[in-house]
Amino acid sequence: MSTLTHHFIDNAWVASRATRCLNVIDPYRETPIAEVTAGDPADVDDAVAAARRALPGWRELSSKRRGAFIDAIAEALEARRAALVELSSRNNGKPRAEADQDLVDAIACYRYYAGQARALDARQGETVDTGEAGLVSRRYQDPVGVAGLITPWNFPLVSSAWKIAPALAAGCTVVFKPSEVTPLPEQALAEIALEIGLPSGVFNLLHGDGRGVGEALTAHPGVDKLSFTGSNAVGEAVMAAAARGTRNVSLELGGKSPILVTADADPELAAELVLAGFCYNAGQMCSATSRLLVHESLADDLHARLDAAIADLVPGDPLDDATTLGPLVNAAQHQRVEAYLATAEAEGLVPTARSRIALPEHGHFIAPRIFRDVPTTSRLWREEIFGPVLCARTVRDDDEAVTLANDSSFGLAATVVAGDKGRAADIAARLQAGNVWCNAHQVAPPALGWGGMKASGIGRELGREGLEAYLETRYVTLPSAD
Ligand code: TXE
Repeated sequence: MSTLTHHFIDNAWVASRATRCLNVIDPYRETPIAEVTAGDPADVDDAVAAARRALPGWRELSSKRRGAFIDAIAEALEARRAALVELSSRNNGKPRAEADQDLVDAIACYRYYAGQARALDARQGETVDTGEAGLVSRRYQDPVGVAGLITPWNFPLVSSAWKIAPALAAGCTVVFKPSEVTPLPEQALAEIALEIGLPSGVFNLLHGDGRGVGEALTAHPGVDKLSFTGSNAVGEAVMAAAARGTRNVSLELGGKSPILVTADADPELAAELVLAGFCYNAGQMCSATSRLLVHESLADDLHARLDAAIADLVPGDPLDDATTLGPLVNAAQHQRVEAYLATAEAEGLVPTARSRIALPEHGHFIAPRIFRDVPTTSRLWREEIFGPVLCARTVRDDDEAVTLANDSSFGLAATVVAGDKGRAADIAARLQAGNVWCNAHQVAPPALGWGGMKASGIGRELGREGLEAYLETRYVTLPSAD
């Protein structure tokens, strides 16, 4: 059993001042596999000081050199891929294939921002055509400064890549706090920083929970930029903390995303996309499409297919290649989802008949549940459950589907399944969501921005926007040469 009692600060392993430790568990075996320090606010001071010292050197480095370091991170992750897949799968409980996809996504993200970094210097001083006679205006971009990055447990190494890669590309230095629930795979990033010779203080990793480290990091006046992914409750606290000092903040929060199935949809494709939309990662995805809006003519057929597909899922050891459904990440998450199921029962909602599959005797498993005809006032319809639970309703036409889809406090993602491509595109254009997939599985390639409208967050990660989030823009206007 490993003990993560040390942070990574200024390229050294530094013992936390905290005496409080937390168990890191294997959610399949329900046994502790490591211990991690809860962290201490004084540790945050040290990490922020290191990041501040490193800032001038890192921002002055050519963006090409920064890109080379980011490429080296991708290489080093690739070299550790098999080991990290296993560690991530054990720590988070996700099936091996899903953990492997995480590694693919993380590596692609570092490679993408290595490319973005290389292009950055060439864009400095671009002329902007203003039409002002006798004047010339140029555009420059500078790093925001020290970035405090906080991630959750559902996509280890991926959520962190989405923040660390663009922050480093922009020339920011980093204090990163991974989730205390899944610290094991993220620890590799500190080892990699040492291995590739990243300059001291450019990347610092603090272990711990919100009380030990998170709150202090968000409140620290030496942090210029905060980027947080996680629950809405904590996201709001992060935003309030960022208000002190009027600091830059990006938030990637919850979702209650819809999947719309039109009358002309291919029912087989629809069943495949609906199932993946609420069962991938055992439903623990901000982008889970957990509200199904299906045309009334197709509903019975689709539900029969879904029930059959659920019965075919293989819950089990995440490291067994046959497993297609892993446990939830821990007891707390298990209890949270169980509480929603109790609410469903209290509201008189009954899951469809065949969605109770046999589960292993241990592990934080939840059998996927589908509830039909869920009232739009139900908490299950409106709140993010973060487990394999689908709420369904039938609709009479596309207009009703769009109206119900947009009737949510969230606006992160959506899927449209339609026979006619033009019809899918028309619906997509009317949806309030940052990403809409039409007749396609959920993908988040690094070149596309990711983020949501309404309570799903502020700003975008990935893509050019993901880099801009770590840059400040400066326009300089001066008399033209003649
Ligand atoms: O998230 P938290 P939790 C939702 C999901 C889940 C619920 C709770 O519904 O059931 O949130 O999960 C750090 N200041 N999502 O408790 O608490 C914390 O240490 C600063 C949705 O794991 O938001 C961790 O690193 N930081 C979401 C990170 O914040 C604080 C993904 C996330 O923890 C802090 C995860 C504080 N005061 C959970 N308190 C999504 N939509 O993707 C905690 N943290």
